[in-house]
Amino acid sequence: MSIAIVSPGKDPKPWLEALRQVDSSLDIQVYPQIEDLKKVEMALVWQHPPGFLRNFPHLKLISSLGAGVDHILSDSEIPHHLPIVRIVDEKLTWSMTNYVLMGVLNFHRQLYRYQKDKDNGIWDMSNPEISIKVGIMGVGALGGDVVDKLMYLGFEVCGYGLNDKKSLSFPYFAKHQLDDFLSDINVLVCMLPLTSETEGILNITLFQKCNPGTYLINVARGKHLIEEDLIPAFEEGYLSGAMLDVFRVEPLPRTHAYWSDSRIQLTPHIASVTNPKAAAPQIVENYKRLTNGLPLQHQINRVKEY
Ligand code: OXD
Repeated sequence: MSIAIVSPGKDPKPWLEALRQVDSSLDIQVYPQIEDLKKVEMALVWQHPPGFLRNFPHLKLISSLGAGVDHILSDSEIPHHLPIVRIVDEKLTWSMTNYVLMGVLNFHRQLYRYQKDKDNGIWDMSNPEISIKVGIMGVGALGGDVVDKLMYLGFEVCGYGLNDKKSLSFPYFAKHQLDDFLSDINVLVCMLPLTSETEGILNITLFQKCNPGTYLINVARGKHLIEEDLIPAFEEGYLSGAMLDVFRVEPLPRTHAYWSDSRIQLTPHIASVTNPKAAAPQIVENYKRLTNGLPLQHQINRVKEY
C-alpha cells in the first residue's frame, strides 16, 4: 500500500520530507515517477492532470495539499464514491487571517492615501480613519477566524454564507439575505469555497447593491470574480478599491489591466500558503484512519462541493 504525491502545481520535495519525518516507514511515490500504480491507495494532489487519478485502480482516498478542493472537483473523472479531504491547519488559518487583517486595516487607516500624500509632500491630518463594517462571505474554518480576530480588535463584523446557521456570536446573513448583507457593510471579504453556486458571485449586479465606495478583498479563488466587472464597478463608484490575492489565470498575465490600476493592490496567491511540516501530521493521520477503517478528518461533502 502506498501514497502518491501528484502535484505538478506544487514542489513535492518538501511534502515528501515532511511526511517522512512524521513516519519514515511510509511508502511514498512521486508523480511523474510512479512505478507501481496498483499499490496507491491515497493520492495527495495539487492541480493533478485531469483524469490521471484513474490510473490508480485501488485508490481509496484523495487529499488536497491545500485548503481548497476545487482543483480536485473540477476533474469530472473522479469517481463519486471516493472520499476527498482537505487541509485545515492553524498556521494556514493564522496566515490567512493576518492577510485579511492587513487589507482591512490598510483600508481603514488609508495606507494608500498616505503613501500618495508622502510622494506628493502633502501633510493632511483631516479624516484619518474610514469607519468600516466588515462583511465576510464564507465563515468556515478560515472566515470564522477572521470574524473572531476582527471582533477582538473592536471592529463591527458580520458574516454571509450559503447555509442557515444558528447560535453564532456575530450577525449572520444566509443565502437569500445577500442584499441585506451588502447594504450593512463597506468592506467585503470573499472567503467562500469555489463551487458551481459561488463561481462568478462577485459581479457587477452584486457590486451595484454595495454601499458606495465599498472595498473588496478576494482571498478565495479568482473564479469568484467576474474580472471585467471590477474596473467598471470602480468607475461607477460602487467600489473604491480592491485587494486581490487570486486570479482566473495565475500567474496574472503581464498584459492584464489590474497590474496598472492604482485602485487595485495585488499579491501572487500568497495570502496563505500551506506549510508541509504543519500539514503532514494530519495527512498521515488520515492515512492511518483509512487503513484502520476510522472516520476521516476534514472530509468534504461532495454534494456541497466543500
Ligand atoms: C489553498 C490555496 O487552497 O493555497 O490552500 O489556495
